[in-house]
Amino acid sequence: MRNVLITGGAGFIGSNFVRYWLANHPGDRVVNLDALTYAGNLESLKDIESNPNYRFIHGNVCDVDCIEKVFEDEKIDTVVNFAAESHVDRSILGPEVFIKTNIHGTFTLLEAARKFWDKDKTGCRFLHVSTDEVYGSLGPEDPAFTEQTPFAPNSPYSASKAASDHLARAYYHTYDLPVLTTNCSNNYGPYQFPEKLIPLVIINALEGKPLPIYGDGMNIRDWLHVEDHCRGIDVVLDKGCLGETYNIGGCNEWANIDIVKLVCEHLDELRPGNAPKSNLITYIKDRLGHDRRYAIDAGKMKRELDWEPLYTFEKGIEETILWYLDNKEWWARVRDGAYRDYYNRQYR
Ligand code: NAD
Ligand code: TDX
Repeated sequence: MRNVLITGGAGFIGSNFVRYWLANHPGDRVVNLDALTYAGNLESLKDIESNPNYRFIHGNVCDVDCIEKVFEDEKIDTVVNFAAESHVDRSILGPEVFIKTNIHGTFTLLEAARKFWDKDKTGCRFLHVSTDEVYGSLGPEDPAFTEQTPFAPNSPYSASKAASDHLARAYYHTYDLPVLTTNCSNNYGPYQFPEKLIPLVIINALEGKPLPIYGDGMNIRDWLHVEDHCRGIDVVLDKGCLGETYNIGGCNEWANIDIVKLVCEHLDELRPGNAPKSNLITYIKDRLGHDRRYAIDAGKMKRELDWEPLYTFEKGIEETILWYLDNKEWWARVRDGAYRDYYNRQYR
């Protein structure tokens, strides 16, 4: 039985991971520590809040006293660190909180693990969740990012994630802390905050609002279903080599404009209207420093850990669109701040 600390477990990937972990490791205890920023939402975990193996703690990864208390009281032996500011556009508008949470927060967690884990650290694991964006931008003919690709982050977000990856690596080399790092491509699936491309486009299309395309729409991302990411993290925790990094990706590159058109086609079928949804596509000013292309070579995950995505993109995107159609209450509350008002009343 493990005592697993999942930070950022009320966010998009974190909430999917909490659910995944409780279903697949029913003997473990899960502690979800989340600061409940605009991106954190306990509604995403409503179905598991009464699970006796689950506990939520409202806390900040930068708060040393809080983190040390959690390590001590909960006898944490496994950390999966999702907590982060995650949106590139927000990092361009206001980088400071990205530096605090992504760098200082990771540092605080690593320090707590160093302090509380026994010298031999038997059975302990610290898995740091990161992104392909640390590797920078690819040209159209460049090979996909491997674990050997040098870091070249271009946004305040990716720079802060790269810094946290370096800290995780350093704690393995310097202190022998049992650290593993994963660098994953763009995730999609249920419970993603509607500031990110796919949910934003689904919801705007349903509401007849413009579908904003940055620049020429030809920037490329590699998309992976969130459940495949969760499974990837699980196998890295289980079988990964300490101190190493693992690239997790879908081998599924799409230009943004093509994703948006695909979503429009699905919605035209599911919710037919007077005009095709693609009429709402609106080209707008490009994102500053917009990375042109990301692509992940997940060969190491396949060769060494026998992991590969199970979702086809066709199935994953259709299920995701249906999920947003069926869960309007979730996204309406997340968007208009009603959830946070409720939370403040309920838990103040
Ligand atoms: P998200 O923004 O949906 O969720 C982040 C969660 O962290 C939220 O619940 C938020 O409340 C919490 N949080 C923020 N600051 C905190 C703090 N100081 N203390 C405690 N909790 C805090 O993000 P996501 O998309 O789920 O991403 C999760 C992790 O995965 C991040 O580390 C991100 O860099 C990484 N990642 C994301 C993607 C992607 O496509 N979304 C891809 C690769 C890697
Ligand atoms: O309105 C939009 N219009 C648009 O053209 C938005 C929100 C995005 N885009 C473009 C920018 C990107 O090229 O779509 C692409 C995807 O954008 P995001 O959903 O913001 O994701 P991205 O910037 O690629 O970063 C995501 O994947 C890697 C996550 O937000 C990160 O947390 C993760 O590390």
